[in-house]
Amino acid sequence: MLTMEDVVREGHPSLRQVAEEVVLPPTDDEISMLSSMLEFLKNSQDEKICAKYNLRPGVGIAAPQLGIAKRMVAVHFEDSNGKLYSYGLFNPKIISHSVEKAYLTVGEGCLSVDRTVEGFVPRYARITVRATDIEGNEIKLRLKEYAAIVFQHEIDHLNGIMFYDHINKEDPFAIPENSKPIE
Ligand code: K3U
Ligand code: NI
Repeated sequence: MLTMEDVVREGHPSLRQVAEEVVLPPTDDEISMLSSMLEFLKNSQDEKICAKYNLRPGVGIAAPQLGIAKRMVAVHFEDSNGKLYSYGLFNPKIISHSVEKAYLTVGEGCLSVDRTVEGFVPRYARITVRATDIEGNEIKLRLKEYAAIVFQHEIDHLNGIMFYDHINKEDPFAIPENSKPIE
């Protein structure tokens, strides 16, 4: 199983690289790694397992955070309506997005960043993502608000982008233009 020891931190080159597309169909090793990434998220959200293995809770993780420069992402969370988003995805791609932006009022964190970075992170309020799921099906996801933010955070990792790259340097809490706050 994956633990925090496997998660690379700021300064590791894989966090700043553009990851390679996974050649489809994925290999058994790639499927197994993606499955471990999803298991890591589930474990990290389980109070007992989290305490036993000293995990930091996470709602998403991308392969570059494990030092693997491949376009693979796992997410596991519920939105405010209780809808579950639990996916292991190969080659996720934002194929369209809103003009409107959104930002989390509490800011963002990252399993690869062992410090608090304060400020609003402007994201698209709505996105459509195309990807191949862990079973090999091509899927299209229409996402909004919190779900859209989580997916953008993870897809950014595939492009070597950290959440704080988006924060306004002069005024971290400046309200992004044409944006809505997400509590
Ligand atoms: O946002 C986090 C959370 C954890 C448990 C319950 C509720 C929220 C923890 S930080 C997190 O999950 C990052 C994970 C990362 F860095 F590995 F990708 C993803 C994230 C996405 C969007 C906003 C904030 C954090
Ligand atoms: Ni992150």
